[in-house]
Amino acid sequence: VDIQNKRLSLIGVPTDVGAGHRGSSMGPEALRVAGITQSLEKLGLDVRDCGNIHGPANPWQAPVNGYRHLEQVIEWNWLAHDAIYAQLQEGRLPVMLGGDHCLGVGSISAVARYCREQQKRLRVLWLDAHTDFNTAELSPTGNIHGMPVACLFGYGPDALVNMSGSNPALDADMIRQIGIRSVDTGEKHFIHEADIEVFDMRHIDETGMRQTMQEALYGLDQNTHLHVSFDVDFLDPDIAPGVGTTVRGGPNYREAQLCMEMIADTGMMASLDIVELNPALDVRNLTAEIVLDMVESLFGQSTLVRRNVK
Ligand code: EXY
Ligand code: MN
Ligand code: MN
Ligand code: MN
Repeated sequence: VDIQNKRLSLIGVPTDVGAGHRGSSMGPEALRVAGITQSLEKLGLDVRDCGNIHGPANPWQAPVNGYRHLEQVIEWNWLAHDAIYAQLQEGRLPVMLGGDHCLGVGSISAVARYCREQQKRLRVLWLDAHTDFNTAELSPTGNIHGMPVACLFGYGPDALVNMSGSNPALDADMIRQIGIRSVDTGEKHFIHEADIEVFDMRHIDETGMRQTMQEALYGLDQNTHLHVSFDVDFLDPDIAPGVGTTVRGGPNYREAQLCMEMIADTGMMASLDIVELNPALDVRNLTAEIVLDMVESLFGQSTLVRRNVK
């Protein structure tokens, strides 16, 4: 695995404007306190902590026309987009420390823009309890962290759907969703129409994480940019209580580790989001530490020397 020589850039995006709970704005600092820089350096990686982006405060208002805090969400996403795009252009691997998952629009728009320019194929792995495929009409809450995938597919406000410079930023063969177990009624039909490949918890129960990941990673080639969008609520709440939208019945510690290890084995991850960690709901920063275990595995930490791995 080509892990040595990898140059990482941590980008803190401390906001919760897209969420229905306050607190994910503290996510970047919780990951730093848990020791994310040191953990990654221990693996031999070159880590640059770019610090935090500064954006608008959370006005904590009710939704307007189906969107809560749309203006602030757009501003934060442009800031994230620009910061991530700059690190990609320097040949570095951006790790976005969120922040809520509305930031997936800015992050993945930057990656999609970069891939278009570099003529790379893009594959997004969306690790989440939720499909995040709501629109203003379909959403029961108006919280934009439930809408980023729809925006990336061209359904949403103009400023968000056009952020990558090409609308839509993604189509169905560029994304795989894993760990899904909570989808709203309208969203369920919409995601089916969009023909997105969803590896829900039933699929993982029936075939196991190994088979699931083999399917989700199928078809990568040397020209693929692999982006991982890791919503911490992907993990079972028994091991990761520090998120605003817990859903029972997620991957346990070992299943989640295997998922991360199999991604690392491809050697192809080129950008990463870590979102929805909410220290206000956590217990002694335990969830941040679990997330760090997962991130170490994503970057190739393994118990034994691994042979026959690309
Ligand atoms: N589907 C629900 C909504 O749209 O409000 C919950 C969305 C939670 C989104 C979290 C980040 O993945
Ligand atoms: Mn999400
Ligand atoms: Mn989620
Ligand atoms: Mn550890």
